[in-house]
Amino acid sequence: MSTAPIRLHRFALSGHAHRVQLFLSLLGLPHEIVEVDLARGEHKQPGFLAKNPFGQVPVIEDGALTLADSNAILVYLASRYDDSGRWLPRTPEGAAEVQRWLSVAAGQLAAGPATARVEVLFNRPRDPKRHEIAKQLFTLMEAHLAAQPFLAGAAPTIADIAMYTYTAHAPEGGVSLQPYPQLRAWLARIEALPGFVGMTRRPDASPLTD
Ligand SMILES: N[C@@H](CCC(=O)N[C@@H](CS)C(=O)NCC(=O)O)C(=O)O
Repeated sequence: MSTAPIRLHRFALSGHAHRVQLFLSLLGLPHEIVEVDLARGEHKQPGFLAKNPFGQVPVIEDGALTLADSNAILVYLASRYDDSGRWLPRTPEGAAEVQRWLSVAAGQLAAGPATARVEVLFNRPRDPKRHEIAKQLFTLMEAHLAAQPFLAGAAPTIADIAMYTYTAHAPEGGVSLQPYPQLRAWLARIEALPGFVGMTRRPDASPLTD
C-alpha cells in the first residue's frame, strides 16, 4: 500500500470518472486529479494507452498499481481501504447483490441515460432507444427503492456509488426524474453522505431538477 496520494486520471464530464472521485472522497482517501483531454484525443496517445489499452477514463495509479475501469476501481478501493467491509459486503449474498448493480451500471445505465446524455452534451444523433432503456431502468429502480433505502439493502455500498452519477445527471440527456420520487429520495440520501462531491457540470447544461 502506498502513502502517496492516489492519482485519478479523469475527464471532468465523465460520470464513470466521477463515480471514482466520489468514492475516493467518501473514503477520505488523499488523491490528486489528472485531467485527460478527451476532446484533443489524449486518451488515444501512447502515454495514456500504456495505462489503459482501452483508451478510456477513469484510470487510477496507487503506488505501483495502475488500474482502469470504474467498477473495478470501486471494488479495489473498497477491498483495500474499507476495513469495515461496509461498502463491499464480504458475505456471498451481500457481495453478489452489489455485483448485480455493478452489472446494471455497466449495462442498462450506460446504454440508457448515460448515452442519452452524451448525445446531448456532444451534439450527436439522438436514438430514442436510449430513453426507452432509461425509463425501464428507472421504473424498476423506483419499485426496488420503495422497499429499501439503498440498492443493496439498508446501508450504502459501491452499488449506489456506481449507479449514482448517471442517474443524477439523466436530465442533462433529456430523461426526466420527476416520475420517480423514490429515486430522487435515494439520490438525496447519497448526496447527504459525509464527503459527498458532485460532478462538474457545463455552465450551459440543462438543470438537474426538471
Ligand atoms: N467500462 C469503462 C467505461 C469508461 C468510459 O466509457 N469512459 C468514457 C468517458 S465516460 C471514455 O473514456 N470514452 C472515450 C472513448 O471511449 O474513446 C469504465 O467503467 O470505466
